[in-house]
Amino acid sequence: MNLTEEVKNRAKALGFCAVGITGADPFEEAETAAATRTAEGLMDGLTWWSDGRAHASADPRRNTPDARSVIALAYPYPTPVPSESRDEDGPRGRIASYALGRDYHEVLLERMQPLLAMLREQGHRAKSYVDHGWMLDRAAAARAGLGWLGKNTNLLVPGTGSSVLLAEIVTSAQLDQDEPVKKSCGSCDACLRVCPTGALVAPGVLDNRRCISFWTIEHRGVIPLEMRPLIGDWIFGCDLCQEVCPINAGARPALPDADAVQAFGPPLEPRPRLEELLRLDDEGFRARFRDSAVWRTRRAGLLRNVCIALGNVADRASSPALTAALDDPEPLVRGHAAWALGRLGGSAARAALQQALSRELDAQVRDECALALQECGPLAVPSAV
Ligand code: B12
Repeated sequence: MNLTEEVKNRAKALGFCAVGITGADPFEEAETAAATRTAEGLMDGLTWWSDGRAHASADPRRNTPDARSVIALAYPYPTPVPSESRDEDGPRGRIASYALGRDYHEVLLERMQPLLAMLREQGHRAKSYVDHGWMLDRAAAARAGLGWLGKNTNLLVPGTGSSVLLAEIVTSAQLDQDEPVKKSCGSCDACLRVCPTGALVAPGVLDNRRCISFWTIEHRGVIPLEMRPLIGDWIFGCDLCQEVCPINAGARPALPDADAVQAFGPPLEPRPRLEELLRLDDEGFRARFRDSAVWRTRRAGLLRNVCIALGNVADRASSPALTAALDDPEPLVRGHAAWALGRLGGSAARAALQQALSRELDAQVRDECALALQECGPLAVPSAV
């Protein structure tokens, strides 16, 4: 068995559902796409992104000057089917499937260790990348023949779909290269049409500033008023453009082997109860989310999202929970709780907002309360008979 076969067999045994190899030359087309989109503002809001990073991420030899090969890897994650039924014990939110297990950066890095060790033992240099490394993961995967880039921008693995997470090993080893997959989405544009914010501005082009995933995961601080109603009940990420994809619908279960399922650990509840989340203090948030990707938002970010979801579900029974959140230590949570109460309307919401306004010191939260009071509409005046 040559090294290429050894690497591929080992990767499959480690739970990767697809593995392919490409050369270490820069990803020229992807570099142009990333730089153009950055210049057009389509990556705006990502404070850690820059034009320099777009260019650097397209060059596998940047950190490994003697690199000859890029091993692209795809790891499947489970996609539980969310129940649409409203729960008796209050409204529920939604968490994107990729985030339901243990933080995938750790899972994939652990799974890659034996591959790195194997290459290094044979005298080769080997560097791993998972998501936050400076590497265009999808470009590497596409050129290495793992699948094709869909109109929703996600990499689709034939037979498995897009419910995969991507990683690479850049190595000095000379390995046999694979050819890109010659497939496309054809005339289907279901993902472009389903996105409530119109974030997919053209096939394969995502405007970060409109993506629900950006606002609920990456954005720190206040979410713009015009975005809030469009976020629906998503409280971390969004899967709409993948759920509607017929390739995913026709894919076989993404997690064939029990070991791969186990790697992610016990999953979070995909549709957690929103009022329960709103009651989480720092300790409760830590206990529930410390090991998952949801940790990224920190407590304030998640509870901000929870308030928006409650405002969108607009069940007046949530009024007491949102009223309690007007006393939250975080202004971010208080402000979004006020907005949600405005969406609920009714006399209880109005009274809570008026009381909050009388004691609130934070200018931003005061503005939210005042706006929410307007949203509640005029007080019902008993008609004089
Ligand atoms: C920044 C980022 C985001 C930003 C997106 C910003 C943006 N405008 O790209 C936000 C926070 C919104 C985001 C959201 C999500 N992300 Co993200 N994200 C990244 C990250 C860190 C960089 C992406 C990037 O370089 N963008 C720049 C653009 C130019 O590159 P691109 O998106 O790859 O674009 C390619 C295609 O559009 C294609 N293309 C160009 N023109 C055309 C034209 C046509 C017709 C077609 C078909 C294709 C096509 O070529 C481009 C270059 O390769 C990568 C990890 C990494 N290091 O690569 C993960 C990554 C892309 N994300 C991932 C995931 C899982 C998600 C979410 C599904 C999470 C969720 N459920 O909420 C959503 C999906 C949203 C979507 N539809 O893309 C996975 C994708 C796995 C896969 N199967 O593709 C990655 C690879 C992380 C990982 N290591 O697994 N993400």
